[in-house]
Amino acid sequence: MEFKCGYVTIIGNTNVGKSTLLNRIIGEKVAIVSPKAQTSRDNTIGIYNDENSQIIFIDTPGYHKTEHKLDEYMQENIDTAINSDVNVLVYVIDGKKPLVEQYEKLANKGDKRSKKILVINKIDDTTFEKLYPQLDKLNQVCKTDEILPLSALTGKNVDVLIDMIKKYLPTYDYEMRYYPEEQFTDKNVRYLSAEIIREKVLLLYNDEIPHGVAVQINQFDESDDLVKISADIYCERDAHKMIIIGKNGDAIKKLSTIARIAIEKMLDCKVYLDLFVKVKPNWRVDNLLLSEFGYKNDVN
Ligand SMILES: Nc1nc2c(ncn2[C@@H]2O[C@H](COP(=O)(O)OP(=O)(O)OP(=O)(O)O)[C@@H](O)[C@H]2O)c(=O)[nH]1
Ligand SMILES: [Mg+2]
Repeated sequence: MEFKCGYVTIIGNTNVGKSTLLNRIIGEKVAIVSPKAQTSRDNTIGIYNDENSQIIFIDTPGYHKTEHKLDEYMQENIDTAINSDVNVLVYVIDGKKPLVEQYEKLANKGDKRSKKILVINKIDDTTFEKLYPQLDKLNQVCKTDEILPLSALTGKNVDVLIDMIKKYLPTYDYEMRYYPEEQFTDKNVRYLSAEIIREKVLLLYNDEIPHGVAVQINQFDESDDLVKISADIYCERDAHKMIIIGKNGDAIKKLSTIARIAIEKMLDCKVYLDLFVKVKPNWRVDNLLLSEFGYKNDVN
C-alpha cells in the first residue's frame, strides 16, 4: 500500500482557530486554546497517523502586532515554520470575518514550493447567506491550490482536509516515517502542564494579565501515584499579582482547581498542584528572563 509522509504548517491571524484545528486533527489536546488573542507562543508539533500516512503538523503563534521581545520570539517561530521545508501550508482564516481581507494578508507567506490550502474556519458559527457573497470574490483573487470551509470545533470537513493534504505529500516507505506511531507531539508533560496553567489564566483573568503571564514548573515529581507539581506564575506588576491571588486567595484557588483537573485528565492520574505568584517587571522585554522562561530560539 502507498504510504504518504510529510510536513504541514498551519498559519493565520491570532484567534482564528489554528490550535483548535490541530487538536481536532490529532484527537488529543496538544495545544492550548482560548477565546483571547495571542494564546499560542511556541510552535507545537502534532503527529497524525493513519494506516496510509504520517503527517507532521506544526501549529504556530498567530500573526499580531509586535510590541515586545516576546512578540518577536513568536514571529520568529512563524517564520521558521513557514520557511523550513514544508510540503503544505494551511492558511486559516475566520469565517465570521471578511474573507478576502484576511486571505490577502496571508497570500504571500511561505515558500513558493509549498502547496497551499486556504481553510475558512468556524463555519458552524456563520450562515451560508453570509459566506456566499464573499466566495465569488475570494475565488477570483485566491491563488492557493485549494479552498476549504470547515469547522475545527465540530470537526466538519476536517477529514476532507486530511485527504486534500495527502494528495500533496510524497510517497514514503512506512519504515522511513519520521516518528514512532505512538508519539503524537514533540512536547513533554512538564511543558504541557505549564501550558494548561497558562490556558486557565487566559480563561479566568482579563485585560493585560494573561498576556503578561509566564508559567514555570519547579517540581514535577512522578515517583508516586500522586504526581506532585509545583509551578511559579510570573506576572509583571504587584497589582496583577493581587488580582491573580484574589480576595482571601479565592481566585488562585479557583485557578489551581481547574488547572489541576485538566492536568489530571491529561496524565490520567491524581495530581497535587502548588501555585506561587511572583512579579518580574517587564519580563517580556528582557532577553535573559525570556530565555529563562523558555522563550528563546537557537538562532539568538
Ligand atoms: N465557533 C467556532 N469557534 C472556534 C472554531 N475553532 C476555534 N474556535 C474558537 O476560537 C477561539 C480561538 O481558538 P484558538 O484555537 O486558540 O485560536 P488560534 O488561532 O490558535 O489563536 P492563537 O494561538 O492566539 O494564534 C477559541 O475560543 C476557540 O474555541 C470553530 O470551528 N468554530
Ligand atoms: Mg493557537
